[in-house]
Amino acid sequence: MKTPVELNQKNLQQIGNLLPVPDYDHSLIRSEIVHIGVGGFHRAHLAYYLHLLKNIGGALDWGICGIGLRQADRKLHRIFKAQDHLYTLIVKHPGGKIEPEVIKTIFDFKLGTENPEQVIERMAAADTKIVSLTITEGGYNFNANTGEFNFDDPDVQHELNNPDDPKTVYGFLTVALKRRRDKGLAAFTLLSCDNIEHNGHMLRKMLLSFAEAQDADLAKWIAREVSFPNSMVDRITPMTTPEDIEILARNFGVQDAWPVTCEPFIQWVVENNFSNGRPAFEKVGVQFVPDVAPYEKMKLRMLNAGHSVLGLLGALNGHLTIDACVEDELFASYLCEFLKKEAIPVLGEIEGIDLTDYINSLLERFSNPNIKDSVSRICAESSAKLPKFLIATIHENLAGGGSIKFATLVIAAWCYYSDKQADENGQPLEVKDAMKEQLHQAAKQTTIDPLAFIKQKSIFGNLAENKQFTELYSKMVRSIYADANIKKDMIDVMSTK
Ligand code: CS2
Repeated sequence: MKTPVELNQKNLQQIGNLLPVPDYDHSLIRSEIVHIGVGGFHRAHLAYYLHLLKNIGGALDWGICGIGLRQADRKLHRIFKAQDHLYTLIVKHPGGKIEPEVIKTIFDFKLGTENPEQVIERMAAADTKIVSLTITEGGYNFNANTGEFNFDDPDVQHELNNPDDPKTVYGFLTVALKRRRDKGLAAFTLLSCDNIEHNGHMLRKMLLSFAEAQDADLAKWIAREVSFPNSMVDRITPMTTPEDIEILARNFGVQDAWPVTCEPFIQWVVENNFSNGRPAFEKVGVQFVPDVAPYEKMKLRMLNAGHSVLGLLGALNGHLTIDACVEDELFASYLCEFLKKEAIPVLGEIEGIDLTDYINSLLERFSNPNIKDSVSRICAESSAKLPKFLIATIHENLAGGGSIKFATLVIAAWCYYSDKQADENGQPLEVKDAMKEQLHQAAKQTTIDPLAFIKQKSIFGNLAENKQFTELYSKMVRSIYADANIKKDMIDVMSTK
């Protein structure tokens, strides 16, 4: 194998003989999107949409400055530094074709952990028009049961008393907004790109709760001046594997220390509520709508919930990837039944969308064998995901007299998964969850108290007090613990009325 060419600005022209490379010029940037949480998803989604727009000659004056607020962001910081913030996006088609392309829309990346002042100044700069976020469901710091801001977090407590020493996203946003107000600058738009229903409203509510506790006048200014468009974001972006890096080097001759892989599908539906300007994303397929709520709900309760249904049941059964799950006929039919009988009935009207087509498209996307989206990625942080993706559907079906059995088995499977941290054959599973220990302790009590797991109120609300739910759940959890045979339980669910 010839030595691959290292990805950086100096080599970009040479790389142009190997892959599509961009030729837009960072010196034209006058308007910034400051993005907090530069994970694979951001690089496959917002940063890619900006790339598409620049490729047709639009938004040449816009660029993205990434921000990392976690220790784990140091790795990307180091890699971006060496690669001049360039990275390869590798689109993987179901037929096996892979299409890598170099993206150049991120022009800088700063670490809040190392240099908070630089991050604050960047957010407070006149050129910053939008601050966007992908900080994951857990990053919003709300109690899933009460929906209120969680003031118990020690970093939040620190920030309330030391506004100039921010640690969390809320600390950074308030100090930066305060500087903008004091300098007489317009506020930036705050754009949430996370999988949370009403993500803009949620961000607004959390930020205002925090700001009120810190500086009530500032909170009033934020409430008046900052816009928080809701948005529905969608593109399946698996974790990058060492093989992805190797294939890029071997088959395409490019050495990128952290490329991003994704499916061909991409969607972004956003409310057109940007108080300080925005790129003309509509030119590259972004849908601007007056109310994003129905789209968000559909995506979260079908795609994301569907992922969790396959992921948790699949993990127990020993499946490693989402495509392996849907290839298994029982899993594919279980998913379809869950979507038709439990998810769709509580969605309400979604204008212009045929939900049967949507189910078919989900099955097609999930079955992409080239993506190899790991079940472990899907199961990670279930404590932050499930209240929004799945438990909300159970609550709504209980209230409306609808079916709950498909989703309830997933909760019972999650209990077993959290307790044993192994699949039904005893193979260890690595649980990644901010609440891992608490979940484990609660689940461990199941044999003594079958409802122990669902008594965790911050996740399940008052489900443990609902007789209809507890009867079904206890039966299911007992059955899983009795013979660890999830397929048998799935067949039971499918065959009972
Ligand atoms: C997944 C999402 O995190 C999850 O459990 O369902 O990351 C999903 O792949 C994306 O939201 C797709 O847009």
